[in-house]
Amino acid sequence: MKNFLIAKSRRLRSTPYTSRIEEQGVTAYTIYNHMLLPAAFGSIEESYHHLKEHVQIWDVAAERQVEILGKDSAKLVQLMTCRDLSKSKDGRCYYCPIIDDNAGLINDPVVLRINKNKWWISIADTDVILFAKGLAIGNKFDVEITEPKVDIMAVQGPKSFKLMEKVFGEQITKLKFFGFDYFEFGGAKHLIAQSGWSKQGGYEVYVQNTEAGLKLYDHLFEIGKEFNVKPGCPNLIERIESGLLSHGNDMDNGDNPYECGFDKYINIDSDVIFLGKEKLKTIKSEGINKKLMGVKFDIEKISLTGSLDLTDDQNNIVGELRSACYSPNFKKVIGIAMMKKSHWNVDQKVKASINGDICSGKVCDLPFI
Ligand code: THG
Repeated sequence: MKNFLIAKSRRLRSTPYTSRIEEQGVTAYTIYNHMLLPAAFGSIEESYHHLKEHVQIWDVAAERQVEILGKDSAKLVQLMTCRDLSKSKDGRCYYCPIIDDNAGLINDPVVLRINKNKWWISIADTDVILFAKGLAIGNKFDVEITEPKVDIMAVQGPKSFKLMEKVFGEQITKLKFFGFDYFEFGGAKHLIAQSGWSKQGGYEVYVQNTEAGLKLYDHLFEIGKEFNVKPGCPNLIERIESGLLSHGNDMDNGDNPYECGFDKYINIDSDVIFLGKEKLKTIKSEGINKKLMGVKFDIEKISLTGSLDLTDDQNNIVGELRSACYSPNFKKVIGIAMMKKSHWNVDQKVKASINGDICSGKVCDLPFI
């Protein structure tokens, strides 16, 4: 794939932060939920080091919400995920695989229980709203399903706690991981969770009042100078090292949650009703034949567009490399691969054609760190 421009149109949505990040030097976008998602501000490796040491503000408005409202909302949300939400609590987030009747992954969102009749499904890049509406119509559920105007701003990095304390006071540092509450700024209350798509710690501000949200955005940069605050975005290197999976890249509808290592989010033994439960029971008893694993190569450069076959010495395909980057931590290329059972063991050797050379790699556990 060559570098190219993407034509603008109404289908390709910008975010309330777009004009700001363009002034701040965004250099690449990806498209996610039909919306711009920044992918780079200059060097990804420099951003990676900065994210691990300081604090960044991210425009992750493309992580859209599917709001499920009404009497049957809990039933519908449960029907969509293999994770048992019967003991879920208001003010908590839950990482939930969404699967279809064949146990194929549809999405891997964060589900927010606002109250028992109001849920937000904070989605990865597939049209979950259509799936939810189809299920609600077919089951005659009493629910309202919408995409509300919510534009997440993430504050990520080790200094995010000090920065947010400076704005919201000590109270915000008491939020537990994956807990959320409401905090005032700029004349509006914002739902803020301790979460985010990095393992460096931080918060996600679910901005509903755009004007107040933009004031907060600007304020964070003004008062964040002492913490070396910079604009940023989900970082390819950091997320691979941390083993944060990307739906559409590392896994898709052809994979089931066991194959993705989601065992702890699968509750087939509880009595809740969800789609694909029988299929998951069959898969569990028969066992899986492929699994997501880490792979390391003793090389220093890779640029993946699409997936890359991993082979054995006889050139049989034994796996598929789905994401990869150069890791400054390991000083080699690391990646996430769907490995066939015969070759998924740790330390298994595999081969791949990278940058025109046949390279030798080794399978390892996820996460890398
Ligand atoms: N935040 C919000 N919405 C999102 C994402 C996000 N939607 C899209 C995408 N990211 C969904 N995917 C993930 C993947 C991993 C995590 C969150 C969203 C994550 N995982 C933790 C981990 O793996 O350690 C914790 C999971 C757990 O509860 O055990 O945070 O980032 N709003």
